[in-house]
Amino acid sequence: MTDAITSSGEDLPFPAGFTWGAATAAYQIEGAATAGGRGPSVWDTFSHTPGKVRGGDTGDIACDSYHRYVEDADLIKSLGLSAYRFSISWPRILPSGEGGKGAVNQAGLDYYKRLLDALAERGIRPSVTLFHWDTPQALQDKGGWASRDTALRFAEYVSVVGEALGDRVPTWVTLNEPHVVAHNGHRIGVHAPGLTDDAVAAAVTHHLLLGHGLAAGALRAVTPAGTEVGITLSLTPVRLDSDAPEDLQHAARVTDASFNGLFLDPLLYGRYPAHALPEVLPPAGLIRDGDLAAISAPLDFLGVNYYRPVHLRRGDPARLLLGEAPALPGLDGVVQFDPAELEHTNMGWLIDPEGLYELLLRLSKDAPGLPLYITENGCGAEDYFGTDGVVNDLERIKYLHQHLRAAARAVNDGANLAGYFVWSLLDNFEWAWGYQKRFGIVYVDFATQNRTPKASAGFYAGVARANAVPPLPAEWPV
Ligand code: IFM
Repeated sequence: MTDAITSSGEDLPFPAGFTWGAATAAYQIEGAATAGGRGPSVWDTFSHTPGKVRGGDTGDIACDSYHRYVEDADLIKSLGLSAYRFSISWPRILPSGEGGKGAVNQAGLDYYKRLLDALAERGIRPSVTLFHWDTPQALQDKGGWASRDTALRFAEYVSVVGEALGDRVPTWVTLNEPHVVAHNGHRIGVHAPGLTDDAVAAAVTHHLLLGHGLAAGALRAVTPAGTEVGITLSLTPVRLDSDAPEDLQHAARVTDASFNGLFLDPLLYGRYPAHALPEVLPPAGLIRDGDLAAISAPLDFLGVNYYRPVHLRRGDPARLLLGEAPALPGLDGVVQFDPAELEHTNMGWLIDPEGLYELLLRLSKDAPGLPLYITENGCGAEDYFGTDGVVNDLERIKYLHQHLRAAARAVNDGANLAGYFVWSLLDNFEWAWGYQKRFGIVYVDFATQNRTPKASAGFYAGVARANAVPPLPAEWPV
């Protein structure tokens, strides 16, 4: 494979020892939904419910990585990446969600041992996410994350996994994007379990954070000293026109507190942000003594998933343009909108690399000394097939290039960034979009399961190899 982009001018370097990785998640790539004793998750139920996922797609087969993990480990190695972020499927380990005698599915643990061994043989460092949205259906039937008990069950599952795999895993991510679970899954209902209830979403927020705190404690008790434990948040800068009046600036502060502060503040400072919307704040009655202390126990790193900002303006809430993310309740007369003049990905998401730069500096200021990893960044883009077998995804190369330049500038200006994981290694099951949107740097033919690295894989491998990102080329190839 050759690097797709060559350019003259100055490279922007990353620090020595910077981690270069690719990320995936269990339900999006594993398939084998009923193999090896796996129990159902809320995403099995949701995707099999007509009308919930585009084209009726499910994760039943996905990329079949459960059977093809060796090929996938080879792919990561061939790209010269030093790390792989994947997630463990909770119902593959505890099919009923709960621990106890006879509850552990050894075949599930053995699968992850084989995967971890395959990575170790290739010198690839694992970064393992413990919850990337696949709540066991059996626990959902008892209330799911709306119930405090699910946080306790999560810690129980994490203990089992930590004991079995802790000697093989240097880095754990407790939760992936709790905001998306609470908001998309429980407030606006476009993700599993498909609920639309503000009060439930607020309770879910607290129980996810509590689950993180308890799981982090459980991991520290059973894993070797030096094991890193962190959490991954989806963070969304809030943007306004530069001359926005005070009421919009207030709306921006409230939106920031409701999207970002709602998770950052309890994790970093042990309190919920006072100026978040009351509708999103967990009610005081749910928060027990000790919860916030557990949630705010020191992190070894913070995982940052960055895709896009949100823009606000005055408007008629009936004209919401961000279909997936309606304006928050309680911000009357303010809407989220997509400035049409700016560039978008094929998901319709705004491209704003400056947002990443600002976010990294803000976090490094708010949490001095806390290492940051970009645990996801990437885009849905179209693939074009050349006669030479090359899969050209120039839009993705441009997106990665811009965001990597922004990350390198942030490091240069003081951000405490330790690594970058591209989302995603493989085209995969993109949740409610099914297989219609492709985020991979490796093309997956879902009919044959053939994997073909795209031009972006070559570009990214070149950046990882150089530990530096090249300048904008005079001309992008067509
Ligand atoms: O595919 C998802 C991933 O599972 C979580 N973060 C955003 C990605 C793109 O939508």
